[in-house]
Amino acid sequence: MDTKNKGFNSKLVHGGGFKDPLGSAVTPIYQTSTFSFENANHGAQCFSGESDGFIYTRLGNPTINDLEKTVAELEHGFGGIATSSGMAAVNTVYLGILASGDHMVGHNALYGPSRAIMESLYPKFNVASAFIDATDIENVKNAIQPNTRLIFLETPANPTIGITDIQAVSDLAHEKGIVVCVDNTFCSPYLQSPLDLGADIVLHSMTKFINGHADVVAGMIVTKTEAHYKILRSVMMNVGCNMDPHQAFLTRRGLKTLAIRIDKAQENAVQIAEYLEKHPKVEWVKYPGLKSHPQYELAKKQMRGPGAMISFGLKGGFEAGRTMMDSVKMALLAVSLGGIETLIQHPASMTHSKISKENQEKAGISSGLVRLSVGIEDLEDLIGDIEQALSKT
Ligand code: LCS
Repeated sequence: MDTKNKGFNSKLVHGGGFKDPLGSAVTPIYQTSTFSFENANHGAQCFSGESDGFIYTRLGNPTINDLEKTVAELEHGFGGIATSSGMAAVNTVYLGILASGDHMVGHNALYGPSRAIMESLYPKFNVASAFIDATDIENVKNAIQPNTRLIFLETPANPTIGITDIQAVSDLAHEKGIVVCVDNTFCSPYLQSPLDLGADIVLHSMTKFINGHADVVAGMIVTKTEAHYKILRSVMMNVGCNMDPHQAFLTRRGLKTLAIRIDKAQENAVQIAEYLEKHPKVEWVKYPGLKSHPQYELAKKQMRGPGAMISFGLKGGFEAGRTMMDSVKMALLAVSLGGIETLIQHPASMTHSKISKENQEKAGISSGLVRLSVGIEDLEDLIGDIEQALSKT
């Protein structure tokens, strides 16, 4: 059905517009590498673009296409490009937008590999970068060079939960012809619409909230314009970082419950953040729903809810953090985030360990920082688990 003027949940359930000729209630898994043409003329038309028929799964597939259309609609963009992982989406943007001699400005607390790959691999292609605290627009202004071509943001950022003003950065960038890409993984399209706030490209690790069940690794890019869509789709197809149909099927299934999952996880997170803030063993808590968050007002303006990611520091520092992680019973000690199960991890020794200690500190990733991805379990059980683990620190 056409979901254009329908509500968010209706788009989650019915989006994509796929109509199965046999009446299947869900989009089937087209587990095929290639598609046969009706005749030579049809084959030629598929290649020339006169027909939108499918050719080869690396280039496009109905199961994947359904997911791409749904997420593009949710993000209010021109089109979606599904990728094998979130990192494949990040690298597709880097490869598609940047050329030799260009410069990128990134937020300093991006997901570790999004920054590390830019600093370690891209200099080989003569692409330079500067990573700054983009939560202060003055830092963004000062970091822009005559050859800056891309500003890459993550908001809220992983793992500091710092919030960047997407509209302000986009206005500044567009005066200078710079492309803005926002990694919207922590919010999902349910809580934040970067393209409406001025960004040109939005991307996701769909491994997280969009799939939401910790059983898929997947990525997605949505562009505002057809021009960017064509460039990035061509990179994805030719690099070969395409999604596979089974991955797309699972992700599309998980996506249907995005809003109700986030509502429940967020409800838990609000209570847990308030509980942690009052706890004598906790030094600080960073959560967009707390008035103590430095960008609390911006979060209220830019996001439709504070989400389910909390970072906090323990008074006992590094050792207390480790003790807490060894002591939790319900929360899983695991990286990743955005699933229905609560996860806890220690970024300095795990997700962000490839970033130098000096850069970790500059980005606010202190050695005692603990990151909590709140799930949908019962609140009393989660607080009980955190309480008993904190008592050991
Ligand atoms: N962007 C963000 C904000 C992420 O958190 C991650 C993964 C990625 C991109 C990359 O996505 P992937 O290739 O894994 O699908 N974040 C992880 C994390 O915080 N713990 O483990 C993975």
